[in-house]
Amino acid sequence: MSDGIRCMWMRGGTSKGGFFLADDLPADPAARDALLLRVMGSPDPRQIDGMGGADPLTSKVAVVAKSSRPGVDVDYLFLQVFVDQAIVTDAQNCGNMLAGVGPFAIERGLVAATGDETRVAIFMENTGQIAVATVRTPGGVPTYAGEARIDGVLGTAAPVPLEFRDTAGSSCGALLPTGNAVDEIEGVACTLIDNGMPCVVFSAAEVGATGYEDRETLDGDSALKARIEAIRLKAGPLMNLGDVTEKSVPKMMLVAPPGHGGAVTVRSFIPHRAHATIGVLGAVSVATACLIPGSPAAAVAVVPDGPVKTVSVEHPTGEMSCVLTLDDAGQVATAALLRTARKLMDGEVFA
Ligand code: NQM
Repeated sequence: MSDGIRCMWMRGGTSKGGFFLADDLPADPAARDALLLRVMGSPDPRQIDGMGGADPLTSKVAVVAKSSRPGVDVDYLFLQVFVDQAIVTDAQNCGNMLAGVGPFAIERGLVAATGDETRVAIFMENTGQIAVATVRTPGGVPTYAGEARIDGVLGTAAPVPLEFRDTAGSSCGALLPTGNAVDEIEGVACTLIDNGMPCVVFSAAEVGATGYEDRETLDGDSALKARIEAIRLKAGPLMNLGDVTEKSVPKMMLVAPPGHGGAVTVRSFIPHRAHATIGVLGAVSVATACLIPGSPAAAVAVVPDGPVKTVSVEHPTGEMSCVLTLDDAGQVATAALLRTARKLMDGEVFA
């Protein structure tokens, strides 16, 4: 008899990880987390004894179950498995891995395809909101081949549009948890914001960066990283996140004027390594910060007019366009983004 655990390895957006049915994992969170550390090969900077790719962006897990909530197809729990620490955290969501949840749910028979396209309503357990993913399902099966291109991924794939609503205050209780557009922390003007992902947004120049560095340069700058971590540890409690020493939130967002015709340039720390691109809900949160008068992001951003705004967030390897729809009060009501996903492996993983 096999002691393997059924799982699918998928790329979701610019991240990659294991997709499991909740029923295939231990129900006890401590036993589940111990198993996932073994699966990924953590804690080890190389994750040599596991499936993880020695990068937080490839050490991710999606746990999916059929939902009993009205109007919802599946429940999705995201787990970040730390690479070099024995930590598995559900304290954040992940909009990139989310792109794989719809196809996975259809592949596993949790959702029936409805024609050439299937809309999958996904309850995001980490933060308690619903996202809708549209999956291409010609002949009733997900297809991964297509013409959509996202920066940070080679080639093209089938588009997986994602729609979010009511993400404000997802983890912090309010869009601006301190009630302020700007708080000064360690002498740096910061916007503490949560529109789906808790983020600290500040000018790259204020911490001695340009905002146009590549990932390797940022990751190699230990003085910069120490400065950013000092800000983060103070921001956490102010954002109702408590002690964030062992949490992967808030994300740290260094902003600068756009360099390639977009709305804003961002270099993000997630939180201890620089992101190769930018997180999905991280981008939504920064794009929202660009609309807040007096904020460091608004000071550098070039934002289009009108109630539906395509905010192009430039990152180290391209850009991510967030389509924000404003309500009558001028608040962001919905956000839509394009991602792609790919099935890489389906089988059993051994712990
Ligand atoms: O912000 C990385 C990613 C993410 C999260 C991170 C994400 C999001 O790119 O919604 O997608 O910020 O840890 O997968």
